[in-house]
Amino acid sequence: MNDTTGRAGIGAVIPAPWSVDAAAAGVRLAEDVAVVATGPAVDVGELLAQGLRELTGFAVPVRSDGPGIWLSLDATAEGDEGYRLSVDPSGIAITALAPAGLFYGAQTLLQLMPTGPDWLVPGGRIIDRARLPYRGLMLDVARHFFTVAQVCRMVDLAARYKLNHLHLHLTDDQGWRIAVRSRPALTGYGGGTEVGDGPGGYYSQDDYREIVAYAARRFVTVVPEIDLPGHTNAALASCPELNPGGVAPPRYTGIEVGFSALDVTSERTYAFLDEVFGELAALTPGPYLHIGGDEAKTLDPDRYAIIVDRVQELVAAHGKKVIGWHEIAAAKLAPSTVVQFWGDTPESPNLVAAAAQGNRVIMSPADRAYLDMRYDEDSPLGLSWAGYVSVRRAYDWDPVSLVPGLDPAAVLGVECPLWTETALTSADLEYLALPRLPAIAELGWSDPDRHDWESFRSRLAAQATAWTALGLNYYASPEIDWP
Ligand code: TNX
Repeated sequence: MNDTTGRAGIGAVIPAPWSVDAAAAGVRLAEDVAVVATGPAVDVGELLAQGLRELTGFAVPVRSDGPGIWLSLDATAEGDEGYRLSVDPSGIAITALAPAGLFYGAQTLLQLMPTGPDWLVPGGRIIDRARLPYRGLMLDVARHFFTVAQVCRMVDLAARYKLNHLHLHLTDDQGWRIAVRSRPALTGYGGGTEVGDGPGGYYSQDDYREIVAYAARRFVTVVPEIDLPGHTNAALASCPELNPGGVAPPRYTGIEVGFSALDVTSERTYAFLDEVFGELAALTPGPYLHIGGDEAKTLDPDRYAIIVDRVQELVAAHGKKVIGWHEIAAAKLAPSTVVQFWGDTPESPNLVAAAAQGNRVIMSPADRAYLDMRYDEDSPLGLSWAGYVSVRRAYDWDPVSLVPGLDPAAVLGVECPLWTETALTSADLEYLALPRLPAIAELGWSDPDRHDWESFRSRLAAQATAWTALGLNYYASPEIDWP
């Protein structure tokens, strides 16, 4: 049954499905094609119909009965995110235990759509399910600001490849991007800068709610990050009272890291963080708040541990769980705290120790999963402190066995961070994300048995026509035989 050949056919999907059974006879979609869905399946039906309309120009109504592409909920064994898709002469049907599974079945079907003028969907049957529960994209909206519409476009891209978390890096030295009602200066002053000479920007609380709702409809959970105790110059510049002596530093638009830090011994710092995390918790339906924790280079380990400890308590008091970059593993962790690994060498004794204590981990190794690393020496965008990350390098590693000694069961998932020191436009974001985001997505979704570079590169080549049709920019890496 497991026959992911990578040849154009029902298996030509990214991430590779768990099981593929190709058949000779497909289904030709005609102008009268409809989507059939009832009850909790209707909203996914609407999204599928919208996707089909964009591709074909057909009207694609959503009906509750009759002929068409059937979406139905049923007791399947593939879990909350899994689904079954069948395409045979009697029709097209997606079945799943839960709406998320129907949504992923719909993403698979949309990837299988030809680009016309003949709308022949390849025949056969797919049974699919998720490998790891956390599959994320991180977008840095602090170094350069991106509008709600630009963020939603990235949500679409993430969801297309079955990622289910959007981590928003909302604050850094160069800008504060989320409105906090009790501290309007954070956005009014601290939101007005970004790397270089750009105007910056910020999300009102309604803007943020709009992103959360747009993502939720596509089964993507938003994880907001307030980076601390380092990476805090925008906050320190906006709130003089947070600085020892009460004097605010100037705003910052360079790309150095590690120079700023909150005053970990001041109660004013904790009153501030309580307000910020309180408002953010109220705006965020997902279970996690990300507290950063990286590169606090001016704090000694004792001072660093004090603030990591206090912030975990404070986030818990607002009913949320903490995610932090792996430096937090040097401090004492609450059992529910999740540690995000971003190292560029695999050895990480603190991470291994945290996992041995029961903490879960998210894998984002910089030399594999960082979408902001340059592809090669000719890349016009990106940084290279973790080396070049080619498409193959992004694909050929395993999140559960990369770090020596790490308990594989501790790995909650993978995430690809997109830092934006060098990215200013949607075209820039897409160039860095495509084709590496699909590589990371496959590691998170697909069974390790399906992991195969030759198969991946041929399925990747088949994506380019759709990217062009959708107006998505990408890097035409020489590692891939593009059509
Ligand atoms: C390191 S990764 C950082 C970021 C930079 C990134 C650039 C991490 C937790 N910190 O502040 O944007 O490198 O690649």
